[in-house]
Amino acid sequence: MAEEVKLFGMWASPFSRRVELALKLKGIPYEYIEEDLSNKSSLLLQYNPVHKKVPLLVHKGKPVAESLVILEYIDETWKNNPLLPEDPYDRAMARFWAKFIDEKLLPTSARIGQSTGKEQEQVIEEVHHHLKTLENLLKGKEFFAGHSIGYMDIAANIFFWFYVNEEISETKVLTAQKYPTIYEWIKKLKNIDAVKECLVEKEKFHRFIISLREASKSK
Ligand SMILES: N[C@@H](CCC(=O)N[C@@H](CS)C(=O)NCC(=O)O)C(=O)O
Repeated sequence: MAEEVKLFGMWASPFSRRVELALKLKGIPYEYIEEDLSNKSSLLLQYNPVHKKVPLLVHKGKPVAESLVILEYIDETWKNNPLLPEDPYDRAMARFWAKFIDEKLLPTSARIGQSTGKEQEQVIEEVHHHLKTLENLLKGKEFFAGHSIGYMDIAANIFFWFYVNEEISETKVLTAQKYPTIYEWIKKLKNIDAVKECLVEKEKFHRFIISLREASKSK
């Protein structure tokens, strides 16, 4: 392989899928290495000693970690089909909202399953607040990036996991009634070939979530 691109990932990881999607949108050939996160490979630990997490991109022997950093690296290295907008202000905004997803929406959503009763109600309220912000941001647009899929849309792929997970959750947060624009966006994304190739199999994902829940109960 001329470019020697390797991606260490895990099938159920939305962060890994972000990177796969970017590589596919740009048509970059790569070798995919599936990690067993309960028994991480010595290569992953050697290449990503700080976080010890997937995804990890290795390009010509050099490792790059953290999905959003990897997306920027890919965009700067392979210039075709740009992911980030050209205008510096628009670029800053795309980065701002991707950070919002990782630093606000994701940590708050993760707390839904870790809480009960009144506390859980409050957490759900907070998640709705963040989702409404994103619903409003997307209103009137085809994609977060504008007319075609871009960096922010790739970062927001987390919604797929959210809504597949919801089918088997007691708490229904991301519903089509409350978030019609986000649902329309999901439909549009699912028509893109590169996205189709990155979608996880629903039943397999459900089984995975159930096994995670059971493992956390028995701790
Ligand atoms: N901020 C990281 C998050 C990556 C992440 O949380 N990866 C998880 C899989 S979804 C992982 O590798 N977990 C293994 C561990 O925490 O030991 C990114 O954007 O790449």
